[in-house]
Amino acid sequence: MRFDLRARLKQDKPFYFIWATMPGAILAGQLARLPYEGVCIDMQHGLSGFGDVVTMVPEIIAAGKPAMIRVLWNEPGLIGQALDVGAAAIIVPMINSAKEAAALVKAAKYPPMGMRSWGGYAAVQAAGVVPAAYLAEANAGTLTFAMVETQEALDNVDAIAATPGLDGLFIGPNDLGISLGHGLNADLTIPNLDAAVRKIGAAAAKNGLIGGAFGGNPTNCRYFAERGFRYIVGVTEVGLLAAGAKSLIAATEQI
Ligand code: 3PY
Ligand code: MG
Repeated sequence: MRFDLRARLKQDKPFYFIWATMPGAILAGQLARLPYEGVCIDMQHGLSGFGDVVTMVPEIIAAGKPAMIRVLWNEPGLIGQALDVGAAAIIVPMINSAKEAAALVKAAKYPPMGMRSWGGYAAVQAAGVVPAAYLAEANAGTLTFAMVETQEALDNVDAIAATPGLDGLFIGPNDLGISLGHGLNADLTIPNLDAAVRKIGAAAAKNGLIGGAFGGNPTNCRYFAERGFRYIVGVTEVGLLAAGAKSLIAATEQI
């Protein structure tokens, strides 16, 4: 693998990455050159389809950063496609049970661990290795994250975290906040939301999994980092544009 994401995530310091909601290879390449450590393309709520990610992932990799994909759903064909285009990690939404987590792993890993089907030509090229080498290293080299973002997932989080072959848990604070009755952009320090976050972090730690979360802004990034999470969305590209405009206008008005 060109970028060893697993090795990077073993370091005890937050890995902040950009969340790309908009399609475009040029945009993806530009985002990958910013001082964040990677780019995740959102195929669930973002606007990129398969034809987009095919051209975006190589641009991110060419910039020396890992490309990651949040897939549309826990569906084997979608997971296989995301890995086949060269994603170093997949984030799978709405995993509510150990059974669903096991299905995720089965789709993402080659036998004997799973049932991923061979054909990752772009992934082979992205990894810069020959096909046999990619086959040998793909199970260890590509990471699987199960999104824990509902009350049901929270109830089952210990069983989800114990799923063999799963690499990490990933919190979606919006869906989790909605599911727990607090609506959008909930304050993560609300006691039962904070307790949920801590429970998810503890389940990840107990099972040797990477703790991941959608931060999106400095307050929430810091909140998750302080609770031991290390794989954190720093910002979306839309958030970057808004923050950049705000700070430039403020600076211009001071001149
Ligand atoms: C959530 O907050 O629910 C997410 O899925 C992150 O985009
Ligand atoms: Mg969500």
